[in-house]
Amino acid sequence: MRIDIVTIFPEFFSVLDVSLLGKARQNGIIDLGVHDLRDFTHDRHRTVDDTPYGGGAGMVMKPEPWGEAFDSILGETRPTVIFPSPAGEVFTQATARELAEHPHLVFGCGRYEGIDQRVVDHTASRAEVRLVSLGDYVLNGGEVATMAMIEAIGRLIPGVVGNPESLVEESHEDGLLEYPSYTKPASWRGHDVPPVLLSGNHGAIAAWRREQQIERTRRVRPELLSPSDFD
Ligand code: 6GU
Repeated sequence: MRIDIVTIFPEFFSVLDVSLLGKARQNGIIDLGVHDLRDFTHDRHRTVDDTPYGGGAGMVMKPEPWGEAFDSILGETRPTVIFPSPAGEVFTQATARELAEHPHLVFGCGRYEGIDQRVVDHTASRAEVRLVSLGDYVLNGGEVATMAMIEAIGRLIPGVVGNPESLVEESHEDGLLEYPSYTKPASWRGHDVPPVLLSGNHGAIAAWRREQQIERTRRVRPELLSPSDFD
């Protein structure tokens, strides 16, 4: 998968050199390009923002640098361009699964009060454009949101996570929160591992884990439960 990021803070993304995603880049599974939006300006101050038409607080990102950045990145193959925005559709595991199938993702990281809307409208003529939010809270810009999305998407690309089975039994993969996990020692500071996990009875263990998933989900995230979870 090819991933391009346009940002005024390219140094944010140096952490993508490490861990599983860093390895995926070394192995050629993920091909990452980080682009400094200011490289597409032509004035001495490398200006990327201006005051909003109609007045109001804050600054808006100017369209011209974005246009030039996307001219150099998009090509003829209609990639998917994601603008992280608290005004977008909410990013879920289903979104991650869907985006993991795309060969080319481009993230446009806005700052300040956002990007001139015409950048979004014009980009839609040559790419599939999506505004995507991490949830109902406000970040200072799209960089941290982009990082979260790339991690969620990247780990679903075949070959990125060593053992693909570890992807199956996770929170949200089956619509429920994951069950609690334990390792040795069997007793630690007066807390014992639930005896069923030491029983060797695989049927009983599977049933206990399922119960734990439903109990946890009911307690913390009841809106995720559907009637069939009680079967
Ligand atoms: Cl994607 N961007 C910003 N700036 N704030 C957010 C967000 C995104 N998702 C939640 N809050």
